[in-house]
Formats: sequence, structure tokens, C-alpha cells
Amino acid sequence: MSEMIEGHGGELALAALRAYGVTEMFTLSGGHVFPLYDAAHKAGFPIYDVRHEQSAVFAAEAVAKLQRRPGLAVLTAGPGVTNGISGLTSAFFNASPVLVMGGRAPAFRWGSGSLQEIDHVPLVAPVTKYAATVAGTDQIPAEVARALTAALTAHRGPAFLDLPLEVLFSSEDVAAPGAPEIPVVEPDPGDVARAAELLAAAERPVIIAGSDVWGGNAIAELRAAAEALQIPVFANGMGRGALPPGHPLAFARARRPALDGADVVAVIGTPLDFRLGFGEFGAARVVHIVDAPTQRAGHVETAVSPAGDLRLILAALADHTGPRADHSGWIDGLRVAEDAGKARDAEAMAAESDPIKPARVYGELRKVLAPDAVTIGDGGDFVSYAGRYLEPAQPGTWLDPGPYGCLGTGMGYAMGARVTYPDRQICVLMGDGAAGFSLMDAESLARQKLPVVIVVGNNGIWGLEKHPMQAMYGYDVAADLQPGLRYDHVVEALGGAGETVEKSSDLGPALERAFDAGVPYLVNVLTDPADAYPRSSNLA
Ligand SMILES: Cc1ncc(C[n+]2csc(CCOP(=O)(O)OP(=O)(O)O)c2C)c(N)n1
Ligand SMILES: [Mg+2]
Repeated sequence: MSEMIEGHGGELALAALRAYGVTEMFTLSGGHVFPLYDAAHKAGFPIYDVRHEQSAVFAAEAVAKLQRRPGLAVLTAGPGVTNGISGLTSAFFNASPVLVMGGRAPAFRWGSGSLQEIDHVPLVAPVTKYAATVAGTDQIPAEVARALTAALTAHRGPAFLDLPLEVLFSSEDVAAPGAPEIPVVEPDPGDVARAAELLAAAERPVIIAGSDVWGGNAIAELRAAAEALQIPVFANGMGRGALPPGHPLAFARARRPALDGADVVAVIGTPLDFRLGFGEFGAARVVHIVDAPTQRAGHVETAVSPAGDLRLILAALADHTGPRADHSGWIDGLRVAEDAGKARDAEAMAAESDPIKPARVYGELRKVLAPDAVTIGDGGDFVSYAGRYLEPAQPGTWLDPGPYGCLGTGMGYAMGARVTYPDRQICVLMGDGAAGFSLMDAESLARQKLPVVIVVGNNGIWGLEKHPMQAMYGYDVAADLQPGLRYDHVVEALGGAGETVEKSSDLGPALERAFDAGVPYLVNVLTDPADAYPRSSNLA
């Protein structure tokens, strides 16, 4: 007979959460979820609290993204849960295994108008892999196990459970949850063989690797496949850094010539979405390698689309023994374009200007960032520049909001990153507009002794909206912010520290101070409002 556990709903939930590798909770208080706190408190299980529920979900998502295990946010009934929906949706787009546990008004008097009474499940069902109300205290461990199994099964994503008040506050004696069993999706061997043949025989192949390669723990297999087949690799999302910047097959700046010239493009572990021109690569044939059949693109004709565990698929590509074309001329040509792009970047990153341009901020930041630093982007143009100029040296060190593009991830992601890596540099690159969504959580970070560095690109505008609106209409509305605002004073008032930088020569010393501060530290860089990130489509 399996072991029995006894306790109130919070204790039963905690036992199941721990069995699945959850090691902390992120939350904002509410009486509906007190038993979860009681269980955690008594067990010495860390509780981190925030000032807005979306930060709790973003923190849980950062933990899930960085550690490839479930992140937990506990939200109170009603507004607590609805405030978490943008976070859940981001996790859904990012395939992040997040579990949100919500309180819920009592079931026994449902419909009588209890405080914060609303049925959350239909609200979150479209953006979760599993969403349910736990019907009885005895069912809590099994429901937690079911939700986390769904979250961890490829294609990964968030799950939601809510617990009616009396279900969570009552006690039961139930069987302990067994060890997690996460199903592995087996790819079709014919599809994998066809993909390998196409890539090996291609004259000018390219790989684009995305977040699921990291999320599926397939970085080593990606590298082995690229090396075995000699294919240049570009990356986006959590795939960035999969091949270290010095690797002969690692490319970032030669994307245009690569995609224009390629005859076969393999997109691995990322959707054929707007970030990849919707998967239209001219005459190139497209191999779309995904971690589950549901992820195959419906809008693009692909040559083949192997679906399944990415480690299995990529290991099979690495083992391919059939005939292969020589790609060395193609790789050498791209290297020339890459080096030219890098030289242009280096110039921009060193350029003196008044006001400071974002490129220079990243030039200075690169000098102080350690190879294992976690960098987090939350903003518009300022973050597009971060994506261009920061080169993650290792995979799993760059957090962007992903294709849902939700502003406001910054402080929550920073909290999750700091909890994950107590000793690494954690640096948030934030637009001044984006700062408005989550900067109050600098208080949560300061109070809970979670120091991070926040670099604000303060151009006094919603840059990624103001410039396109000007281009489109010749005027703009709702696109201005207060220029020169002292966001550093905000963080000081919240228990951290900071400073404002107006001259590029002051950037380096300010960043050094920031990383040594030991408290949340905001470097408020006044940047040029006239500067606009060059992009082909300006709609965001
Ligand atoms: C929650 C949310 N609201 C609005 C937007 C639309 N949006 C995208 S970028 C952007 C401007 C961001 O401005 P800022 O953070 O100051 O960065 P900048 O472009 O000025 O560098 C806006 C409003 C969004 N993506 N997410
Ligand atoms: Mg701005």
C-alpha cells in the first residue's frame, strides 16, 4: 500500500508540489489561500510575496524557464487570479511549466454572492493546458499531480487549479502522490530520417533554434546535430547561447543573408511566427521540428515536420550516416557577413553621443557582465537593442517576454532569476514605459533581500509606439512619458538605491556600483528620444 499523508488542504497540496520538484511559492496575500501559507510556513518552504499578482506569475515563470521545472504562483480568489492572467498567457505562449493555484469562494454556498466569487476556470482555460476546480480535499494531491504532469508534458505550458474555501481548509487522510511520470512523445522515425536527409544534402542549410530546445533539455543534442551535419545555427528566445558566441557554427548578425540564401531552413523548437517572417523563407524548403504534433505550423507548407521529444530527434540527426554536401563555402560566406555585422555593432556600441544612445549602454554593459549573468528584457526599442547587442554566452541566461510580448515581466522575472541563482548577476533592461508596470516590486525585492540591477533606458516616451505613430500619421498621441523622470529615486524610496546617468563616460562606473550594491539598484540612463530601433515592420 502506498504511504498515507494527513493534513489540511494546504499540507496535502504541498506534499504533491514537492514530489514534482517545486521548491518555493510566489504570492500576494489573500485569506482564501491561507492553508497553503500555513503548510509552507510550517515546513520551511520559501514564500516570496509581491505587490501585484502578475509579478508572482512572472516570477514563477522565470523559475520554470531557467530551471526547467514547475514554478508555482498562489493567487487569492477573484481579482488575485484575474490579475495573474497576463502572466498565465505569457507562460502559455512560452511553453513554461507554471502552476497557478487559486483560492475560490466556498462551493457549498456558490451563487449566494460570496466575496470574490467568480468561476475562474472558463477565464483561464484558453491559456492553460489544464484548468480545474478541485472538488474535494481528498483529491488535492491527485489533482496537483495531474496539473503538473500536463504542465511538464511537451508541448509544455501552464496549468491552473482553484480550491474552494472549504476544500482547502478541511483535513483528510490520503495516499501520498507517487513519483512523477512525464510521458515522452516519440517522433516518427520516417519524418526524422527525411529531415536528416534534407539537411545533409542541402547546399545552404540553416538552423534556427528556439526556446523549446532549452525547455526540452536538448541543447547538447542540438550542438551535436549542428556539428555532425555542419549547419550554421541562429537562435531566439531561450535558445540564445545554445552555441557559445565563439563557436564556428554560431551566428547572430548574418540572419538576413542566411535566410535569403538558404535552400533548407530547419526551425527547431519555436513556432513559425512573426519573429520568423511567419516561416516564409523565399525558395528555401522548411523543416519544422517541434516537440509535439500540436505545434506543427498550419499556415506554412513544410517539407517535413518531425514532432516529438527534441532530444530524440536531434540525437538522430547527429547520428545520420547518409550522404552529405560540403557546407564549408556557405559557412565561410556567412562568417564574412557575420564579422561585418559585428564590426558595425562594435562601432555603435562604442560611439560617443549626447544624449546617450541605447547601443552605448549595451557596449558598457557587456564589459561588466559575467558569462553566466542573467539578463532580462522588459520594454520596447530599448529591449530590441538588448536582443541585438547582448550575446548570451550560455543558454538559459536570457529572458525575454516571448511572442506574447507582454510588458511588465521585469521585476517578476528578476525575482525568479534571483531566487534561482543567489550568486549570479541579474540584470533587467527596462524601458521607462515598461517600468510603470512592475517597478513597485522593487520593494518586494528590497524587503526580501533579493538584489538585482535594473538599467532603465529612459527616453521619456513609449518609443516603440511613438516613432511608428509619427511615421504612420505624422503626429502621435498617448506616446509621451515625463522626460528625465527619476526612476532611481523611486527605487531608493522603496528600499533600494540608484543613480541617474546622462554622460556615456559615467555609464561604466555606475554599472560597477550597481552590481556591487547588494540591494536593488536602478541605473536610470537618459537616452536619446530621437533614436528609433530600425525595423522593417513597426507594429508591435
Ligand atoms: C502590456 C502591454 N501593453 C502595451 C504594449 C504595447 N507596447 C509595446 S512596446 C511599447 C512601448 C514600450 O516603451 P518603453 O518601455 O518606454 O520602451 P522604448 O520603446 O521607449 O524603448 C508598448 C506600449 C505591450 N506590448 N504590452
Ligand atoms: Mg521609453
